[in-house]
Amino acid sequence: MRNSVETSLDTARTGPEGTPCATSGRKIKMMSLEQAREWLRDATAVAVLTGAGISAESGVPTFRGAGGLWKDYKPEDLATPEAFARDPRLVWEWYNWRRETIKQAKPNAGHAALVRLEIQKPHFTLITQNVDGLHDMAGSGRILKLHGDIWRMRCTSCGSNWPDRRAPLPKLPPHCGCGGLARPGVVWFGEPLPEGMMQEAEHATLAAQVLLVVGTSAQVYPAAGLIPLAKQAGARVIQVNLEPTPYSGIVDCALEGPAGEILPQLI
Ligand code: BJW
Ligand code: ZN
Repeated sequence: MRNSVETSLDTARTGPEGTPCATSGRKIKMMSLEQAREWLRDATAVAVLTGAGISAESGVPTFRGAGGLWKDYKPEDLATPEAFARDPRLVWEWYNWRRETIKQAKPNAGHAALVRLEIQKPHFTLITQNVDGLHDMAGSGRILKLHGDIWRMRCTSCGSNWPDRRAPLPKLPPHCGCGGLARPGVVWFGEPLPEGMMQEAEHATLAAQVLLVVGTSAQVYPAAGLIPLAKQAGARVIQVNLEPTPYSGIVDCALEGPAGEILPQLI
């Protein structure tokens, strides 16, 4: 006896009505795009999960994959509370460099397409793992920033947090008015996500008819867990990525290509 998840995953590979949703071959690609466009057009409740790939065409390096940030640095050297405790200046040098890079970046056609989608849908939630602020700059309304915001700082002594868009920073490491050491307002490995935010993201995912997953390697949790959650709740999942991810086999449609080109065609 096959369980319901197995059945739904089989359905996912072929599309709910047995529609092929493979991405190899130009003709099938067009069919997949057409099918995905239909699902999105008919949905009244949509959730979107974005990752670093959506900002790649704006010139912001991704973390993993070709040209990814982790290639020259180990994450445990830079993106953990332990690394910061060990060498705050080194960690700040990395963030200072990233802030300078991101400061030059402008939202691209992918970010803009998501703003249009938000306007079209009565129920819409944008969930992002990105800290770069490009969704805000594009004009997206409410954004669930699961991993925080690189343009905010937090005091490790008094806990206050504040916006700071200076890049480069005049002095490293920066300090709070109270004299305490400041840290980037982001979520590192081993740290909890901002209070209540994952619950909101799960709620929106469970209510969505379509989950659109854009430019994430789907390797970091709990964010990646939204993909199987949506499948189990019966939503159609559409993935847009340059390459396959660990969830390519279970999504309803895996569209391979740059988000800045695919999203405007999809929306
Ligand atoms: C394109 C493209 C184009 C390129 N178009 N596509 C369950 C199982 C296993 C482990 C865990 C688990 N639950 C928790 C964990 C541990 C850990 C974790 O997930 N580890 C894994 C690595 C195994 N998770 C955590 O620690 C999280 N915290 C937590 O769970 O807390 C629990 C807790 C509770 C109570 C008390 C204490 C703790 C926190 C995770 C924080 C992640 N932080 C970072 C850094 C943020 C700050 C910063 O920016 O510096 O977030 S890591 C980094 O990865 C960053 C990203 O948001 C995140 C995800 O990366 P993303 O967005 O997917 O980017 P890439 O680079 O990986 O992929 C880009 C993709 O785009 C690729 O696929 C390309 O192909 C594609 N692409 N160009 C379309 N043009
Ligand atoms: Zn302080």
